[in-house]
Amino acid sequence: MQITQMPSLTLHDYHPRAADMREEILSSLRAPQKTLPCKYFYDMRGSQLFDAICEQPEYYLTRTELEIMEARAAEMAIVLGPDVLLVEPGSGTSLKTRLLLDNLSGTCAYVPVDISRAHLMAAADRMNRLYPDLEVLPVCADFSQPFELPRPRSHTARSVVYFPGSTIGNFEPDAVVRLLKQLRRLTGPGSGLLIGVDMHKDKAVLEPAYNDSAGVTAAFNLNLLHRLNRELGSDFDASRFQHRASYNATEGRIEMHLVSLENQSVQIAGEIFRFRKNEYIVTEYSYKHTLPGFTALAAKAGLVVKRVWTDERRWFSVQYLGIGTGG
Ligand code: AVI
Repeated sequence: MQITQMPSLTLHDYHPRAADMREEILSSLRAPQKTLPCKYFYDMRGSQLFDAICEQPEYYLTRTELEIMEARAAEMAIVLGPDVLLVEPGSGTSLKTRLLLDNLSGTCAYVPVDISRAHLMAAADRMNRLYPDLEVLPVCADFSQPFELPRPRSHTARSVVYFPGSTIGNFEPDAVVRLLKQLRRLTGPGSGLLIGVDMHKDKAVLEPAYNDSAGVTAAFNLNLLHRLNRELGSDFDASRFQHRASYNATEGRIEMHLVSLENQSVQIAGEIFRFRKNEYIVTEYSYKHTLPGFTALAAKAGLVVKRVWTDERRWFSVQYLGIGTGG
């Protein structure tokens, strides 16, 4: 781990080395079903495109979660308790975070954790300006891997992981359990995890959310290829791939693909990958949960769902998970 001092921020850096990213990408594309890990969506451009997705009229997730936070953040703050070290994996959601911070009592500190160093530092700097008295301790890391929490100067009584945005939906069920166990390690007795979870709903609502008419999600998906060209020197021609997102009702998830429009070969780090026409790369799953289904996953990680807040249509939920027994 590397520590970098900025004028008013100290960055704790666990950023993956370029070699780790290359190996992960190559092995994902060597498998019979080619995949690309969705965490690589979020370079500077990808993070900007994701912010733009959140503004699209079809993308109900952000709006609905915000509605819940606006109505219930005060209640959530009481459940969380005073003097919180608030840890946020993924730092692109400052409005929801601010609603929570504005309601928390006592002395708090804030630890944003993000894989995109530029996005992380921009978000940390924004928080620093908005809350001059709040200690902000950015950590650059892949939050699905173990990392150490920085120690705040101020006294905090508990660490609470705030994981909004249904990012948990981008993990497959076994990985959800592993991730919850990993996040649970960051908390302690008397604290927990506050998580945004998208719920099952009609395909007629789900599919447009991932196929917005302005084409922002398509640009977000295709940006992955531009990123690989830039960072790994590959020669993807993004105009020969097409974005596709559809709901798989059996698995309860949106599946996002990049479909090859023709037979083609692509070079990545000196290795040639062949794509047949209509062959696709799986770039993301976005799972939609039921309340009992998510409770069962939490239980496997030794966590108990203590409170659930939803909107009127029950499209989205914010759930507070505490430490249970076992796991
Ligand atoms: C970050 N995550 C919750 C988003 C989702 O809805 O699964 C990522 C996304 N992919 C396409 N649009 C948004």
